[in-house]
Formats: sequence, C-alpha cells, structure tokens
Amino acid sequence: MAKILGENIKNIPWEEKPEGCRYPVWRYSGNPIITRDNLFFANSIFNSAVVPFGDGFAGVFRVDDRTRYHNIVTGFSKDAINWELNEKVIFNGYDPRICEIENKYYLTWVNLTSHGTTIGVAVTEDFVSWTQLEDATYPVARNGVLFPRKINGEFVMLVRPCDRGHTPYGDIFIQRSKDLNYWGNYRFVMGPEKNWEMTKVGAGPTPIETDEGWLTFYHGVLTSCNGFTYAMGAAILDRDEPWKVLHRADSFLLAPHEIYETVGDVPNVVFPCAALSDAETGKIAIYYGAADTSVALAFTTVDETVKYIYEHDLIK
Ligand code: BMA
Repeated sequence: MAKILGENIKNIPWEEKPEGCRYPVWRYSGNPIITRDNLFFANSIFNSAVVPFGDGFAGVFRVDDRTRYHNIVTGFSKDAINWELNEKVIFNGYDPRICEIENKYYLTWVNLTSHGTTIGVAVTEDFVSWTQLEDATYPVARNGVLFPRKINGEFVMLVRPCDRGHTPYGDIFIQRSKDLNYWGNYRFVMGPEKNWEMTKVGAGPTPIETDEGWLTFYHGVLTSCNGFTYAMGAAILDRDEPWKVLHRADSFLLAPHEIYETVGDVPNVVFPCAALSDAETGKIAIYYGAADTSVALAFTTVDETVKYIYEHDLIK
C-alpha cells in the first residue's frame, strides 16, 4: 500500500471505478467539465490547473480567445467540478500549472516572448493580486512544473527545452533554485522510451509526494501519419534526488479514446496539468486538457497507479 504524504482533501471530487474497468485511471462520467461555454470570449478552454483554496478550490485556466490568442484566467469552485471563471486575463501565455509551497501559490506557464516561449513564474496568496517573478528559463522551454515543497532547501522545477514550433523532440530536465530567481544544477530526468511517447515527453501535474517517491504524471507524444497523439504516463522519482527515475510505466495510463479527446481543435490530445490528492483515502483527481478544446477529469488512487507502474515497470 503506497501512502500519499500530503494534505487531506475531504471534498476531493470523486467517482468510484466503474464495474469491470481494468485500467488504473477512469474518467468522470460528466466529462468534459469545462467547455468554451464557460466564457463568452473563448474559442476553447483546456490545459488548466487547480488547487485546494479556502474551503473550496481555485484554478488557472488556459483560454484561447476568439482571435486565437493565448490567455490565462482564474476561476473558483466549491466542488472542483463546477467552475466560475473570471473574464479578467491575468497573463498571456498557455498551459498553466499552479503549485502551493509554504502557503503561497506559484503559477508557472508558457510565457510568450519575441524570442520564443519561456517558463513564466508568478506568485499569489489570494488569486487576485499576482507578482510576476523573473522567467525561470531562457527561450525556448515549455512544461515548467514546480515540486510542492523545497527539496534539500531548494525549489525544484521540471522543465522541457524545445524549439519555437511544434517541437519534434523533447526530454524532461530538472533545475533548482534557492530563491526562485537564479536557476541551475540542471539534470536530465527522462526522455521517450516506448512507442506511445516516442516523439517527446513533458511534465504534467505538480508531483505528488508518496512514501515510494514523487508520483509524477506526464504527457508523452507519438507521431502517427495523422499527426501528434498525446497520452498520459506515470513515473516515480526519488524523493531526495528527483532526477533519479525509480519506476516508470512502460505504457500509457490514459490516452485519447473518448469523443471529446479524439475530436476537437487538435484531435487526439490528453494533456494532464493538475492533480488533487487526498492523503487519507489515497484518492487522486486528474485534470487534463482534451483535444485542445475542453477540460476533463479522471480518477485513480495512489495504490492503483503505483501498482500499475510496478507491474509495467520499464526500469529494471
Ligand atoms: C503542445 C502545447 C499544448 C497542446 C499540444 C497539442 O505543443 O501547445 O498546449 O495541448 O501541443 O496541441
């Protein structure tokens, strides 16, 4: 039995695993939970992230508007399923992640510069006023994901160097910082291994601390004759030296199979950006972008996922 080392979230959204389901991750029956209808100026709302906040939840949402520009807005929810999104754009850019560290909420996102994308960083305590820090990378990088606590006194971020386009390669690296200003101590974490992720991999939700290591969901990309297919994998990283991959599933845990994942602005995309986890019950709720069009929700438990990783472990 693996154990989550973290907070209890009593009101974590949840549905039991459907009878007969043999997979470690199952979808919410009401998917997608957020669509373009949540904001009048949206072409699409997807690749978004949420955290517990107050007695409910807060989130940061990718809204591609009707000029097809990339914006990030905030939103709030009592149950983490029904969301009120704000019209106010807090930053331009895309694929936001949100991470609570020592009672502050850190937003990392793909920041747009004239030289290519960087990892933007901003901090808030209330989701209303934000302080933007220095970018955490030079161009070009995407998928910057912070760990939810300092490790050996340092902030740690997963990051994916890339090119200015729809990068045909990509490995996950780690970088560390004492002050969220100067970053260094870069280490390779992992690259593509199996066919389903052969083109590139990138970090997903904030890693979840367990007694087995950091449970880390990520996306892997396959190039087929019809373009990219994005699916979700999982690995367990060492708690003290998280660039060491202890275990890693050889196969995806969630891939585009449902209609809202296979049909949309970019077909065949499952892009996880956040996970809520309840230490007491081991429940995990995963938020993912579906087909670059909407936000969907899936469930697992720490036991289901860790068992699956061990049974399909590509680390010998
Ligand atoms: C990536 C990012 C993601 C997107 C994916 C599929 O490069 O732009 O935001 O979901 O492509 O289009």
